[in-house]
Amino acid sequence: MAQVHVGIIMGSQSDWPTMKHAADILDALGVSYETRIVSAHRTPDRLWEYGKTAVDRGLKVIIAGAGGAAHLPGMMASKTRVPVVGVPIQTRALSGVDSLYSIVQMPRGFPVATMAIGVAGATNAGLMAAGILATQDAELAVRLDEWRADLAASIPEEPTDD
Ligand code: RP5
Repeated sequence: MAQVHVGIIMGSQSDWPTMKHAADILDALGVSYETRIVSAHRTPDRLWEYGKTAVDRGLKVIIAGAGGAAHLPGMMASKTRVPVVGVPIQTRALSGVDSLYSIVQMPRGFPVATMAIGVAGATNAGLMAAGILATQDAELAVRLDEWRADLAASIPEEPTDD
């Protein structure tokens, strides 16, 4: 089995419909990944263990999605030097602005590459992870370039009424 370089983690099962979009883009690009529910508040020991072992397990990027008091991406970044890409989950109460603010404003020294709120952010997190891996993987780089070219080609030059 291929070495897994990307970890997709999320604070709750309820985050999966959003985080699945990160997984979908990695599937499309032929990048293997693992998925885990890791909550900063409900399963802090699981968070610690995941972060402590991430480097030794060969992870190159961690995509972390959380909503509300979204401490998972930042806490993971504090525990491992593996780059963390944060996805703010869109929440019902505050539309995900709460998640965004909880993730984006990290203190100096512990960065989280914070994406947009919701599905666009999850998709872009997958693309960001692929882009990072593509710096060391020429075949993936070709697939990513093709994916980008296909997207560009799918955009019509003129708008239509329907
Ligand atoms: C966060 O609380 C999770 O990331 C999720 O977005 C939010 C709500 O979780 P549930 O109550 O739906 O499990 O930790």
